[in-house]
Amino acid sequence: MTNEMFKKEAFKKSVKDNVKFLYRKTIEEATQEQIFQAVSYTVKDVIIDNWLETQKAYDEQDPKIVYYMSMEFLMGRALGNNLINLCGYGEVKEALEELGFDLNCIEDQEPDPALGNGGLGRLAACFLDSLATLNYAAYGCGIRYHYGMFKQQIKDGYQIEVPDNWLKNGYPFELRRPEYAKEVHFGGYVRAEYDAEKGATRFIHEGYQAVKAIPYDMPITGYDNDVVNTLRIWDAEPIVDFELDSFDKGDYKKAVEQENLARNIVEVLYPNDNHYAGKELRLKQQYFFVSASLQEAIAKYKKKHDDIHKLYEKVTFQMNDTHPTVAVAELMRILMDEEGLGWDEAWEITTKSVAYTNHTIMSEALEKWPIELFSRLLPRVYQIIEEINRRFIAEIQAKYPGNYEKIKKMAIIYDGQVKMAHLAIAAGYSVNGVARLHTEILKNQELRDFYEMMPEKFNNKTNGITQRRFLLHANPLLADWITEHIGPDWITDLSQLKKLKVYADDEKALQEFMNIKFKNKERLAKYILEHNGVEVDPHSIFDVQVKRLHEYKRQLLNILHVIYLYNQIKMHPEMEFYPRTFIFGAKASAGYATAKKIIKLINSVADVVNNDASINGKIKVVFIENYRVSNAEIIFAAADVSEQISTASKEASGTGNMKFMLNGAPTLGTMDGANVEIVEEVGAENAFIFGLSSDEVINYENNGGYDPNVIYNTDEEIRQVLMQLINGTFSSDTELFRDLYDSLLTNKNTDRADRYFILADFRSYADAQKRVEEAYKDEKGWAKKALLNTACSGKFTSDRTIQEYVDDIWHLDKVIVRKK
Ligand code: 7GP
Repeated sequence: MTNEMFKKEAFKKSVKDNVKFLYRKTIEEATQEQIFQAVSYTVKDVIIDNWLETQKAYDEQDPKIVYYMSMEFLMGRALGNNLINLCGYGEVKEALEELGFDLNCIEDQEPDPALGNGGLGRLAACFLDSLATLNYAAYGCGIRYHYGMFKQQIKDGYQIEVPDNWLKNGYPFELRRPEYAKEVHFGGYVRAEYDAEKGATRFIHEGYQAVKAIPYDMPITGYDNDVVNTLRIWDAEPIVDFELDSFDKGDYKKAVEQENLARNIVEVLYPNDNHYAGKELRLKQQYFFVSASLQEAIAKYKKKHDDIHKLYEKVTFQMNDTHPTVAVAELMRILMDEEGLGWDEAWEITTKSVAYTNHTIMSEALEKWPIELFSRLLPRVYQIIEEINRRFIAEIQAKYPGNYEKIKKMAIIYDGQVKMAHLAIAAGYSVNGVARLHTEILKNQELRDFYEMMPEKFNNKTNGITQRRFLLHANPLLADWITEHIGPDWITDLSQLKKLKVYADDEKALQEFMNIKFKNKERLAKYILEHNGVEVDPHSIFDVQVKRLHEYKRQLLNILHVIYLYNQIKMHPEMEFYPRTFIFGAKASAGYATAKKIIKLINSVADVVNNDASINGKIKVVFIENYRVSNAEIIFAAADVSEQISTASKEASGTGNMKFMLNGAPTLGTMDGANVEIVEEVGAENAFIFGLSSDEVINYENNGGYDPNVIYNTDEEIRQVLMQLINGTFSSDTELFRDLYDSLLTNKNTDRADRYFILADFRSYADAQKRVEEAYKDEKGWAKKALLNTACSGKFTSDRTIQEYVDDIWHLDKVIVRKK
């Protein structure tokens, strides 16, 4: 416990006072939501003191700062996490009990701040947690979307998207900072003006529309170190309030436009994961938060330092994928047009300040903006990119004289498009992938030409996750058990978990470990019954696939295999079969028809299987509605099997895989992304690996794919499963799943049949599933595997990842707040 406020009596008094001030109510009259607000304000009080102390420490110690620029921060709930990091969870739980409240229920009142889609956004949130915990000065820079990731409802098996109005009751963990407002300009034109005195041309941006960017700060608490960093998310407001009398002045149209621009820009998060949609509003969002963040970072730097040439010694910008890459040109613009530097000086500073992380090789995710759109929206920034491109092409030509292929493949502007990844690589001082295999694929395939030209920029940073949220908060029973056995150091040094290995053959320890798993399965079963109305048996194997719905992640392979098992059980009722609960959770992007159809299929299969009395409940299929950070915490803790079954080479890293492992669920997966490193840590005997290798997949792809019809025509059981998609087994409408069926066998709607090698991997997957069943039947053997997964998961903490970013890329200094 670090703070007096968490002494029970003081805490209770503060909560009562807050209820009184905020709602003019006594604690008995208050609703649970009001109690949540009151408790959060009390916690915020504690945080504010540390926040001030942290600012003071930064002012005094003047450390180098990383600005983590990201369109997405998938934070999840803050109350419980802050209590954990402030070491006040236990005390507050007791204090609330004495007031007659259950902390878990109070936590459930918090909206889930979902300013992100999936892996990329959640990674950013884990990174902020680790940066604060490791005493590094960091700002998260993002957008205060008024509507976050949509809420998913399932109606008749279909996904319905419901707006996520997370700000509707006011969010207690944010602070509006109008004094730091900035202006951001869109549209207009650029006028060149010759400055005879300087003998140089100045470029002046005129006729633009302006938006005011207002920052809101969210505190990011470090674990037990009094550090509070800041996530700064920008809201938009019109520069001048819309005034009716401007009608008379003739700028009515402009006033309306500026008002609309401000209102639209931060309205909603684009719900696309691994997919580029090319929408103008999206580019506006990108430039909006990037420009405001850069202006702020430079203003802050200039308060303490007068030589802008040394910006990179104190400031570094990490670009979370290409979404913030316009930062390259915006920084150039600020340095030249506002700070008055020449091109070469500005370029040197910029290229020492910005770094780029790639999160996917899926080609449909690559951002390529049409020149027309880009230059119209950001005329001055576009002009700068043109010049960067001109110079970059000259470099390519110098290095590869006469090689026009290289220019075609590497230019930043080509074919009428601005290629953001090329801009990020040309300007960034570091380019990293997010797992070893992914980085190798970048170097040898996707970004090969860039790697050849500038190998020194490329490096790998295997992803990680924070154990504070995904074990200490999500799985208190296991967290306590671990602490009893090896002490509490794992909370900030996850490598300590390897000390658990000595219990791998200790029957008592294994029994306890599995008892905890069972209790967590009961907790999840209760959640599923309450929220989805399905009864599941915690004695069955909980086989879980939770992640965004995407064809490359192959939820379709999983559900087709369920159909296959169902057929087997029906055909051989006497066959021994260990009961299994297949649990899915996944949102599909609103416009992604195939993904939505797969959700419908999962639910249709669930309907048939769950209601078929003849199979005696041996299989249950559950689709958990509205998968998000808060229910993820319950799900990971309860999983027996972690499904990580992407087509090899497609999943850059995966981070869910790490959360399952940490909570003692062996991986059933392909050799893809970070699975490769998970297997390396835990040993192949403690995982269930199947399928084509990434080399094999890439090889097929480079040679026109493979023919799934050979499998269809020779494997009767697979053919039966596919036929059931279109013969009325799972829907009276035999056309309903025709598209899915076709996608596996013809190239009608895509360029290739079975793009994601589902049939190619089917048998191998079914075999691996069989091995899972056999292994699970051996109770002790399974317990050992489960425990070893936890024990060997130390590498996958985001603390390790962040330390690597610091050592190899950012070179930050540690800051000590209030020496203890
Ligand atoms: C994801 C990758 O798909 C996932 O494998 C990885 O673990 C995660 O990033 C964090 O690195 N990518 C996205 O979420 C995404 O949208 C496209 O990438 C820009």
